[in-house]
Amino acid sequence: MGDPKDRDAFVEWYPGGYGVGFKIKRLILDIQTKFQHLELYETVGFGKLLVLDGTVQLVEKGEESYHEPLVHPAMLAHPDPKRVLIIGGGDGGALREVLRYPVERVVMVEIDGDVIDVCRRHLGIDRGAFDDPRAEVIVGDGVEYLRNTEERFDVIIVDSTDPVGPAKMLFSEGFFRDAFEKLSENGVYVTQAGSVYLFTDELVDAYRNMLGVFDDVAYFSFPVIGYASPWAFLAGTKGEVDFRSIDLSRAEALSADLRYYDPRAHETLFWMPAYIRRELERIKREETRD
Ligand code: AG3
Repeated sequence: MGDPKDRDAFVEWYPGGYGVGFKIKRLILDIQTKFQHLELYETVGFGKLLVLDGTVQLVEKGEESYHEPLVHPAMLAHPDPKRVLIIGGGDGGALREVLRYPVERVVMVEIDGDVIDVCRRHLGIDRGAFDDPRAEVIVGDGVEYLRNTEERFDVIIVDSTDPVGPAKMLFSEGFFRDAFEKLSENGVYVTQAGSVYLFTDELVDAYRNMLGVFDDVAYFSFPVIGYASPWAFLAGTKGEVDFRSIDLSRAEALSADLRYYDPRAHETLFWMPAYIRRELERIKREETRD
């Protein structure tokens, strides 16, 4: 929520009164969609800012600092991803990054069609991805889609709002089970998992739930422009895929275009503050004992 005393800025307040904000030039759009409150601003230094239910989704100048670590480690950990599913991601940033690979088909299921329309009209960060013949964009409930689809996917990417509120479901054990089932024999599932410092409990819970389902689970973090960083991500694998080692030869072809995620420094992704790493490791020992 913007502070009324501070009308020339938009500030997102996290638990404990930790704020992340941008100076703004003007409000472009303020609408209530069927699902959420959507605001779009022109900022002073970071291009346009998209806000959903008071939480920063992206700024134009810097959104790659989220979309690159969300997409590339998973796409490079899988030996040959051909079919990809994205849940959420209405702005098209994740879809754009996936389409850099020689994939056959990418399905994106976004619940809020208004987010897609607003992003297409005002943002364009998809850079043509929505019109790519390999992409199928579905406006619908990702939870239901995943439960009912007969397809299998090499990579499943969840680009949702936070593990609190309406998207909580996407971090439940039941949902992870559906996702695991719909992965190909060798597959990778990756999700954003909230602020490392400010949503630690949600991160730990999601990690525990994933450990109960996937063959292996990796946690990682990245500094994201516009979010309370570091930001957490979780990756679950099925079969032979090892999320810790990526194919550097395929990465070389992309490296010049990547601004934030550095495939040569892949192992730095796995940094966590010591006390949180200890907590995650403790959970892992507990979960793998029984
Ligand atoms: N991903 C949104 C991540 C959640 C940000 N959370 C926050 N600011 N509290 C969707 C937008 C990027 N495609």
